[in-house]
Amino acid sequence: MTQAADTNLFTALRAGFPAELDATAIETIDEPPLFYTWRDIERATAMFANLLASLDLPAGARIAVQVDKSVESLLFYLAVLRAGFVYLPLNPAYKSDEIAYFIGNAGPSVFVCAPKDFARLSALAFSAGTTFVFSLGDDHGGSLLERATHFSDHHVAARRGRDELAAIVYTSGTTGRSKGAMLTHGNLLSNALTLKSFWGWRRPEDGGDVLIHALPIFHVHGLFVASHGALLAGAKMLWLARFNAAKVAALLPRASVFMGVPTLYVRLLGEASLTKQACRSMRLFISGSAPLLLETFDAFRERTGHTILERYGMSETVMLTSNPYDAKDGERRGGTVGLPLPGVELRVRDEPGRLVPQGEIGSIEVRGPNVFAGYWGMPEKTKEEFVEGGWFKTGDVGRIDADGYVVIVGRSKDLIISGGYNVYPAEIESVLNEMPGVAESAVVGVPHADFGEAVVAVVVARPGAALDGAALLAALKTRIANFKVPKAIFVVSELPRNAMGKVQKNLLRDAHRALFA
Ligand code: MCA
Ligand code: AMP
Repeated sequence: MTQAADTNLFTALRAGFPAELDATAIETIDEPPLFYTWRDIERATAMFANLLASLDLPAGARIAVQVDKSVESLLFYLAVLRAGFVYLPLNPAYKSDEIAYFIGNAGPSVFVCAPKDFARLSALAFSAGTTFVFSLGDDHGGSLLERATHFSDHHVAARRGRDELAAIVYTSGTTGRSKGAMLTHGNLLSNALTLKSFWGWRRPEDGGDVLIHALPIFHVHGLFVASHGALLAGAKMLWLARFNAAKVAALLPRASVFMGVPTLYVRLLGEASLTKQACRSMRLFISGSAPLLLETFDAFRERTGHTILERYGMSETVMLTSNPYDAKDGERRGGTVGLPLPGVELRVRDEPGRLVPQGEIGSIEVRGPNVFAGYWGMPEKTKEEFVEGGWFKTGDVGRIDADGYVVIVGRSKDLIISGGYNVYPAEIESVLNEMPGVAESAVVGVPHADFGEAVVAVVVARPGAALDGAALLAALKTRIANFKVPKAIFVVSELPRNAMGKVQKNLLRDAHRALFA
């Protein structure tokens, strides 16, 4: 019997490590600085993987992780891949109700949380059927590290086929709760390899890239796009536990690549130390996860002499399009997300499903080896999001210009993107609607100078009830992650509706457009 080819993503990433295993792979910028070598990555992931192997987990076990960003948490992610299990990252901002949903939906065998949350979340996880709960702090503490030190630093990576699951990333949806996008080893590896050559990642022997890693690692951008790129190229990472504009500006002279959501570029522009001189060793600035305003694109070029490369992706598809890296492939055009990446097909169709003529607006659909395997435990939802021929409906609305550049003009999905985080209005509305005295609510996104979009809620009181906006916000903060909590709330007597009775969110958006612009 012939064995399927091994596509374990960890094995492929490890093949990118440099020959000099004692060179620094990751340098932490937060005090005190720590230096992790490539050998440290090899050994620590082996120890974590051996710990996981000792737990006798079922095949395909999900390992859910809600911890603050640390190098150890990245190493644990790599170890989950190495051991052949399925990684499920969760934003540390999520509150108990949100965690209960994810654990209930994904049924992880293992849950890892911050030491400070252990008492509360271990009870929650055990009652939902999780077998093992560990803690991992951002200060090198916690039971996960303590246990792992007892295991061997040799481990033979599990063989994994292209279609086997590597990770589940929860993403917002237009109705109901979040859906877990199932990403396979093949999805993540094909995308990582494409980006490695498309963005010209430089190996140590070719001059060696240095990446400033300042993004969270519970989403596609920081966990996959940034980390995979550096690991696969054997490139060093300068590691920040959280983004800080002054620190990043100070690091630029030591770096060559930076990735950020548009808010990070807006904040960098607020630093007087962001100059052409500070950017002298930089090769590439990449932006994505939300629309980059043309004014930010222009101001950045003016200030630094660098043209930001904007790209477009989704949790379900990893990266889809990119502006050219190499000038011979074309210019980087502000206001566009570039061209489909090699191997990715992208088309624009109208409502009845006809391809629109070039330049006209329609729904963006995509196909390729990067497109996910479906939503965890939601076969019906999965079916709804695909059309014949394996095309995935992105929910984004756009057009393709005469030169093939894709322009995203809006979204058909009711979604707000605030500082690169997705907020799903239906979720906030349902939490608000359950609150005493609330008859109904509508949540919209309005322009925000820092976050791109800000969440705003409009609420109607039940007859006879007196609603206090500040009290509603305080109550929301106990139920949902803070970044989802509206930046403003208005109590009104009624919501604007059209003749069909549908709430006219566009009127609400227009009414509050100038709030934070
Ligand atoms: C923090 N706050 C926010 C946000 N972030 N409010 C709205 N939107 C946000 N994004 C609130 C907090 O809840 C808190 O409120 C207050 O701001 C201060 O919090 P703090 O943590 O200090 O904020 P910060 O450190 O300034 O964070 C801002 C940030 C961060 C650096 C822009 O949001 C961030 O790292 N964003 C990147 C997200 C990302 O990586 N997205 C990629 C998704 P309070 O005071 O009330 O408590 S992957 C993806 O989209 C696809 C696949 C793709 O294409 O990449
Ligand atoms: P997520 O659910 O976090 O995977 O977010 C994916 C969504 O982010 C996409 O469907 C787009 O709406 C949006 N997005 C990602 N990159 C860009 C970009 N460069 N410009 C505009 N929107 C983007």
